[in-house]
Amino acid sequence: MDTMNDEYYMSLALDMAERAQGQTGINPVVGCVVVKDGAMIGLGTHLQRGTGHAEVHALNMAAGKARGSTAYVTLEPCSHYGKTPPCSQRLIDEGVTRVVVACEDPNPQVAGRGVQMLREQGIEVEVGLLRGRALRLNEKFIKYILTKQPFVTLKSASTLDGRIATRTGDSKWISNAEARKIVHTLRHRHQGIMVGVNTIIADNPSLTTRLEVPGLNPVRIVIDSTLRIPLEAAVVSDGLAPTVIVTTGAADPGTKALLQAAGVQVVVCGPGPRVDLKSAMTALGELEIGSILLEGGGTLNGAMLEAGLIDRVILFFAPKIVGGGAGEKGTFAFPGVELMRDAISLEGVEVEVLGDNVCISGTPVR
Ligand code: AOF
Ligand code: ZN
Repeated sequence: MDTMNDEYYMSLALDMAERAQGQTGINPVVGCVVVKDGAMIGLGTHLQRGTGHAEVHALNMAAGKARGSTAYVTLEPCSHYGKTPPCSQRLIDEGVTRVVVACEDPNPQVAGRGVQMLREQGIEVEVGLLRGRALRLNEKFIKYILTKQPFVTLKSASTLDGRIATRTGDSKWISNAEARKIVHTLRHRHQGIMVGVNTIIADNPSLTTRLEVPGLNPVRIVIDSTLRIPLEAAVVSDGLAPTVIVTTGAADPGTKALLQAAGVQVVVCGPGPRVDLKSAMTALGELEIGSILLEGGGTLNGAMLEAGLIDRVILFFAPKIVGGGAGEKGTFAFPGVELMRDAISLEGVEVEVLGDNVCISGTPVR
């Protein structure tokens, strides 16, 4: 049994925030627990952008009885008027006397001011309890609020010889059911899902989220330098989620107009011949897409990795070997490094065994 202490309540607040991943858009996920005289009197989670913050929900539940209480919050309470008024002021007004915070809010509009406001009113504030877990939980929010660029997670399922299809292009299925379920949870937890046009032409995927319970569909993003995408492609015609096609000035204006008439948003990034991926990330950030799940294929994966645009790599490996030409159908197609010391390596590696599949994830560094 857990021992009751500060960590006991903070981990509950983090658990609640964790369950809201994927539904707050560019906002963070935040949990709050209010404790008084040995009992919890309020629980709150920020559920959707534009609606109440975690502290507000928890204090509303406490219904005016929070005087003298301790509030556990997974992110520094805000100090600014955004879509909602400042939480720090609300904590002060309610007479909370101690606030335990897991991590600072890097939002330049907050960045320490929330904690400062509380301390100026004589409230005891402690920052840093379970900080590592809290930072990891909001890694997408943190990147986007500081850079206005989306956080990109690359997901790939490959054979043991690193291939994402056989030499004929067959790819159903490589990974096991357990791994494929995780992928759909990952889709729910990202605002966008990105593929290259070759993947659309080869597989005609719908790129939607399919779980045992309904999930959210990410915006479908297709990188297509010359607008080769067929108008009949599922992502153009099925209406299941918005679709953005990123192309170049080299694309045919007539095709662009047809795609726009079909309801697709077309964004031009660079003169061609290839999409300028760095400016694509900026353009997608401007559309308030704060997180992207990159599902390849190999050419786009390789180009994104080489350009340093990937924040997390999640690779599923299945115990299969399919062979093929050297480097053909590989997870990452790019010219490659000369020396092993120049390899792109992963930091903070985590390994998870899923039946007979293995998941290896980490942060790529050069
Ligand atoms: C908190 N508690 O539950 C959340 C916070 O547009 P708004 O009003 O929703 O403000 C969004 C910003 O507020 C967001 O960028 C982040 O800095 C903070 N989010 N703060 O005290 C919460 N969701
Ligand atoms: Zn707030």
